[in-house]
Amino acid sequence: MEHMTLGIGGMSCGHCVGRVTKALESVDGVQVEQVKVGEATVAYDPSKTSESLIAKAVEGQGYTVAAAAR
Ligand SMILES: [Cu+2]
Repeated sequence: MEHMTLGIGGMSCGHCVGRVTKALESVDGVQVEQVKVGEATVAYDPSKTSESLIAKAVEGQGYTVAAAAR
């Protein structure tokens, strides 16, 4: 598993944390480690998913992914 921390724009409260957590959990091969306002840390299986697929899931909920770092 690879680890990645995403900087996420547009999050403001616990509701956003819940939405981002759900979006990340819906991606095959992703294990959510921590989500807080503005940031999410995940472990993922690179043979099943990718940084861009994970970012797309978050963006699909109306948030922006500013940065991804391992
Ligand atoms: Cu919110």
